[in-house]
Amino acid sequence: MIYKNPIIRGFYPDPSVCAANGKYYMVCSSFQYFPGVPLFESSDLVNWKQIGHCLTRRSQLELEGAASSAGVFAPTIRYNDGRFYMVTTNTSSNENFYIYTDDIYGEWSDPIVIQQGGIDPSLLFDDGHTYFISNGADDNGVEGVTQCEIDIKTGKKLSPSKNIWKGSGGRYLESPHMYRINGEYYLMAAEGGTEYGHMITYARSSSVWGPFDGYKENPVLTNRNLGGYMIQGVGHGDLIQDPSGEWFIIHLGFRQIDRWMPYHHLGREVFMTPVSFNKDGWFTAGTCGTTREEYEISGNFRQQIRNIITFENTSPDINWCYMRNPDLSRYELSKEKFILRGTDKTLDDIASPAFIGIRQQDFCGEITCDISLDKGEAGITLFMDEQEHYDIAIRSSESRFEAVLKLNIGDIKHVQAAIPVNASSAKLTIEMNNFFYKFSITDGEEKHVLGIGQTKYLSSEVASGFTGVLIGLYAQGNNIAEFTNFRVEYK
Ligand code: 6LW
Repeated sequence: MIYKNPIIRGFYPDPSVCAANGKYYMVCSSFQYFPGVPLFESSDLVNWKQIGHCLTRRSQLELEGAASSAGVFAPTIRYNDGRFYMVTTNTSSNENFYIYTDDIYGEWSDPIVIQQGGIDPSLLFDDGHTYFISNGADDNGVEGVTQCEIDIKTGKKLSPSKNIWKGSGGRYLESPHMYRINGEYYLMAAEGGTEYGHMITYARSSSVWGPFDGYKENPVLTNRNLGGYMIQGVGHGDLIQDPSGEWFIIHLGFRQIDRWMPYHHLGREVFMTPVSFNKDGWFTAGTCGTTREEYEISGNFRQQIRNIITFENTSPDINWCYMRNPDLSRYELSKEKFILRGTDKTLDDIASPAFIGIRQQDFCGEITCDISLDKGEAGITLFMDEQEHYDIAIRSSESRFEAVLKLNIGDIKHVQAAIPVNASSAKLTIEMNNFFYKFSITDGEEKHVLGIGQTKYLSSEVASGFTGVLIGLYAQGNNIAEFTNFRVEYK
């Protein structure tokens, strides 16, 4: 069958995959959002269903003071001897740690910290040994891909941390993953930075400690020379075999808002590119080393794409997330309505305002939601980070209520419209396409357009950082807000 990239749409960067018990599992980065590290399941590598998160308790995930794009960076998931392991970095505490579970649908352990620095940690289970690999400095201060052997029961280092590869010469050598395939060790990594120059490179050795020979045609995968192509920034991936034994790299990439417009606001998404090994054991990837929109995979199944998102067909614990460590007593979430109790914390604060969000997964469509509140302000935010977000809301103003559209772009905090409304409840609508969001409010029978906001100002190119736009419901001003009939329809 033909599948279409991205295979998971919206802000789910740094994917890592493993196979276990006839299924596949995937994890992604989550930064300042809680719960941390979204977890997905698939039986065919193309259709993925989120089944939860790995980091669900504060004892596993302290996010106090974590700015946007800080917090949890790239995770790796591995399965060994009946147990799942997820290893990642909390950049707010600068620690690499792993957690484990024997039940993928259950809770994970508390963190076990590993005394090796760097980011993008990974694990290799090989012949009774466990190797911990990250990118950063080794015990002698040598920068690159660094490895040590650990005791997987305790996390204790059993060897010094040693540099094993310096990459092919690109900047920001990241995301190392080691595989043993047909007796050879393959070390795959990303270089070039997670931007337009991103790429995947690899090297091989007959020993886990090297020396590693770089693939002569590195990078094996990059879209950096595909000017004017929608899919850019491909890199940071993991190698995996499909049920028929064919190899793929599952990796991140992003979609520009248009062919010649280098802005992306949906974050880094999940792509899948076929890999073929030649008889000498080297592999190539994609279409002459690039990732395109469509590829073939064996199997007789369909790629399902969910285009309607509601409270009924999502679950707050699985598909939605909060900022930093939330006070859950402020949220009452059901299939019919979400009730949020606001505080004095706002969307501009590095705190945990009353906010619950879900990723924007495609360019075009419409968001609608009915909202009512007692006082203060409540609405929908298209949230990139504390500085860049567009908010449509109802707020109390002296003795009445008004509908507002607030466009926040860096230090420009602009109230685009503030119009009186008859009651403390109304319907909010956001129509969206590649280039702009159009915000309206329906008060009684009348629909008023409040204005538009361009998507490019919520992009990574403007805001910087590693996240993508979330559709967030929020309340602020020590109030109670009720959200009903939430619906996103992608076209
Ligand atoms: C991640 C690094 C990267 O740790 O971006 O794409 C960083 N590559 O590997 C944050 O997602």
